Amino acid sequence: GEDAFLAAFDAAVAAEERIEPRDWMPDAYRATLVRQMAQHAHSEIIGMQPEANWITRAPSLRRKAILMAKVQDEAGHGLYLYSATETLGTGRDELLDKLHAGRQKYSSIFNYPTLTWADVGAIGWLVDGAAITNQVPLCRCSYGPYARAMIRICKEESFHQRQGFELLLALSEGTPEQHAMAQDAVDRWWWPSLMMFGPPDGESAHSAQSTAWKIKRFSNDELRQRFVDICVPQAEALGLTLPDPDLRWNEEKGGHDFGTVDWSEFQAVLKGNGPCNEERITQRRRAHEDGAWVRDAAAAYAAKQAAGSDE
Ligand code: FAQ
Repeated sequence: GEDAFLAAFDAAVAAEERIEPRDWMPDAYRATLVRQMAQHAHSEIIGMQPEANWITRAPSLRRKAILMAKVQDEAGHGLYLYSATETLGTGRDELLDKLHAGRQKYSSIFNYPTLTWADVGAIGWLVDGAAITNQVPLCRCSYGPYARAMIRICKEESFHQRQGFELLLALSEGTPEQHAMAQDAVDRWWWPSLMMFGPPDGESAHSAQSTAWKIKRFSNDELRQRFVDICVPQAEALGLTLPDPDLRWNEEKGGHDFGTVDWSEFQAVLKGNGPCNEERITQRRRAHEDGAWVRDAAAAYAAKQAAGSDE
């Protein structure tokens, strides 16, 4: 019965085996994966918007080509993740409907505006940097299709992160105005990037269960700490500062102490009250409606093929 299935599932997780789509799994395990993977997929798709804002205004042909390739990679990441979620029995249509109805989340970070060209660099350096720090451990997550999707995504994210670093370095070493623009972007993106790791461990509703299931390998606070420690020397190399007066090396813990994230801002953004929540979801719904004819044409073509027509 069910008990024997559960025992086999628990043993597979304990033995570091991957759970695959046809394996029996607890309903709550399936539901938590759909929740997290859908949120992740939606983040990739909504995350195209802030950067796309700068494609037409990139300062050179080279920068424009790089940015277009990056944004296109993000669409690809969204598609791998929707496909991985489909293996759990939930279709992309259903997930998109929930996103558009405001019933599924996407990362808080994409509700902030990209005010200058330097923001494209700050997103690459900090947002992709935070994404990699969070996602490398997901390559070892217990659900096979998600873990495998993460391997390729992390390789591309790491390329994106270097792109952002290189862009910011060029600005930082440029004219005083360019340097100031880079510093301003880092000042605005630093704290929201720390929020990407989720609420503090004591307030993280899903952590205990997701850790037991080996979906999560490190806690929200552990990964946030790791990210801060990675960024400090990189900021120095960039010749930029991080906007936190409490940031200092703590020899005893072998990591940096840092100031407290404004969790009321995080909660406000999650509730829909960030600077760009309305704009992002409106644009996403519009893109979906504008693309209806493509879906209709693809479905009509597939139906024709299935009916055996050779036209
Ligand atoms: N934003 O109990 P926990 C990218 C929600 S990277 C919004 O700690 P969990 C790449 C959470 O869903 C960004 N919501 O939850 C890119 C839950 O809500 P619920 C995407 C957040 O799942 C770069 C509640 O708070 N990456 O897109 C956030 O154990 C550049 C309680 O939190 C991923 O999604 C947040 N920041 O841990 C693209 C990675 N944090 O469902 C374009 C996969 C928490 O109960 C350009 N996800 N919440 O209503 C994860 O690793 C986890 O889901 C965490 C949260 C760590 C985000």
